Amino acid sequence: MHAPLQLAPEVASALADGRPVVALESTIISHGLPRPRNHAAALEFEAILREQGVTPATIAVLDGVPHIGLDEVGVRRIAEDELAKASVRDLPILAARGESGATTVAATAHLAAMAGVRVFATGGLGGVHRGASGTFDESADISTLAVTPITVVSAGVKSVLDIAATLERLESYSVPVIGFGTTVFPSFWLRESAFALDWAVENEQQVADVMAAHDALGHRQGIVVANPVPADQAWEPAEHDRVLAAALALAEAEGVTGKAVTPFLLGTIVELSGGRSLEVNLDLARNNVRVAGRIATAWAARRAGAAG
Ligand code: PSU
Ligand code: MN
Repeated sequence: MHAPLQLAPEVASALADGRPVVALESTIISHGLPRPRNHAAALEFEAILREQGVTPATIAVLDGVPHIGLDEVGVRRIAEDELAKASVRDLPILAARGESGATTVAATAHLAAMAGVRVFATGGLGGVHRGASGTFDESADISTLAVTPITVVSAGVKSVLDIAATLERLESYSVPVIGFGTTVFPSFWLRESAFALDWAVENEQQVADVMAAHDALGHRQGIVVANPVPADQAWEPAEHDRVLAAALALAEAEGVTGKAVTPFLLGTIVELSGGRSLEVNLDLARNNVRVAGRIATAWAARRAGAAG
């Protein structure tokens, strides 16, 4: 068996000193974004955090060891190697066999929480797939957030999913969903979906307040912060609807199922949109990283205040 967790030195010292840390996932890099843009994106997400004085902790399993924070070689590996897509259930298998994997939102959240990282930025959460009443295809991102104390900043869930069912499942699992400057749940490439949110916050201090109250009440779930892509960067809705319908039809025609569904749809949508969806995906992810950095900073300041 390999060591349970390997913290990068800068992550270990930031956590020990109570300085802000933000977790970043590796599946979005290995399976969600095309090469070579994925490598540039991984470096850029880390750079955005560093500019805010926040330590990035990109998470992946390398040769059986879950890494919390990667060095330059590690970041290159998640972008260039053929890594397995690893969710929570895959972690013990990779660890026992000394194999590598790119961690999904679920696996990243699990490992980050184990390491004591409280804030995590991604693009979009996984959720309940369309047709799930027949296929039972619901991402482990949802069930993991039910039992994992971490605040995840995402642009909602992709419109390829059944958004209503995803929100219902988050409710069943008692996972709070908070709009960041919005009362409408965003749908990844678009600022809005058809679904209203019960709760909105205006700033990162208010998110830190909810995190503190969540802890004080003994809650062990995650918190979803839904952060819509800025209006001038969102995808044109008509074009979005056309490409989405075509991609869903193609997935159905090709009989794509299981863990291949999300990467297939994302790749097809990039192709059918002539790359437009990719630009929006990158913009919304950058934006989520920035907001997560602000939340982690507010959280660290709050804890320092409470301790001092
Ligand atoms: N959303 C994106 N890009 C991604 C993913 C989600 O915009 O690459 C990835 C995340 O890693 C998420 C995973 O955890 O897809 C969900 O996959 P599944 O539906 O198979 O659980
Ligand atoms: Mn699935």
